Amino acid sequence: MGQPDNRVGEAGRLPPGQRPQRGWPVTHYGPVPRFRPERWEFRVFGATADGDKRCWNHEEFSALPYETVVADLHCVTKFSMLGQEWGGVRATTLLGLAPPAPETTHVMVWAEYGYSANLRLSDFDREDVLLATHRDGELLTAEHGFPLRLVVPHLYAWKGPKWVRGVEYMTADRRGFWEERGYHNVGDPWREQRYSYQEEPGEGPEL
Ligand SMILES: Nc1nc2c(c(=O)[nH]1)N[C@H]1C(S)=C(S)[C@@H](COP(=O)(O)O)O[C@H]1N2
Ligand SMILES: [Mo]
Repeated sequence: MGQPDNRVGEAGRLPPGQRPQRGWPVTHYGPVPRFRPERWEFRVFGATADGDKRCWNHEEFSALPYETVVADLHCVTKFSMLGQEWGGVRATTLLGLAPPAPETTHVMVWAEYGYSANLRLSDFDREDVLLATHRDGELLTAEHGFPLRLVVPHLYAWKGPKWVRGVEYMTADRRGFWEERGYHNVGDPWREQRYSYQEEPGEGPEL
């Protein structure tokens, strides 16, 4: 038996216009932030059910229930990485620990240096959405988002910030970093929702 092949069946697994990528490139805007454990905290704020913010320091966050998800990563620049195993805390776990108010429709996921990505609550509140600390059983490396990144397997990868620091519950939609800069507000790779000019009425706030 040779190496297990994560790319088995890749034809049917690749969204339109994507090609498979070997290895794991690093793709992001700006510098890699330095991790300062004593200053790091993860915050949930905005429209929480009780109006209070929630905050975890690194030790507390590391003690949350750990789960794994196998997922494909689709970069809008047209490469896809198939079959990565991520480990971390499910978004559904977080939503249980810090419930949103019933009016919450969207979330903004915030990362270091003000990077952000907006998601419909229904795109965040899924079993396969993970606040990942690990890949293939090992801690993430700095350039891949250590200590925490979001993985949203069913959307383009810009919707998954690296170096995540918090989640804001929102009662109306607002565009994140790339969504303000010409990328699609929803970002479904299976529908090739790459650019904001493709948005149908109702798919995003006015530009
Ligand atoms: N904070 C931050 N997260 C980010 C980005 C970024 O520019 N800043 N780029 C996104 C994009 S476009 C992609 S394709 C993935 C790439 O993840 P990787 O570098 O681990 O492959 O990170 C996403 N997360
Ligand atoms: Mo990307």
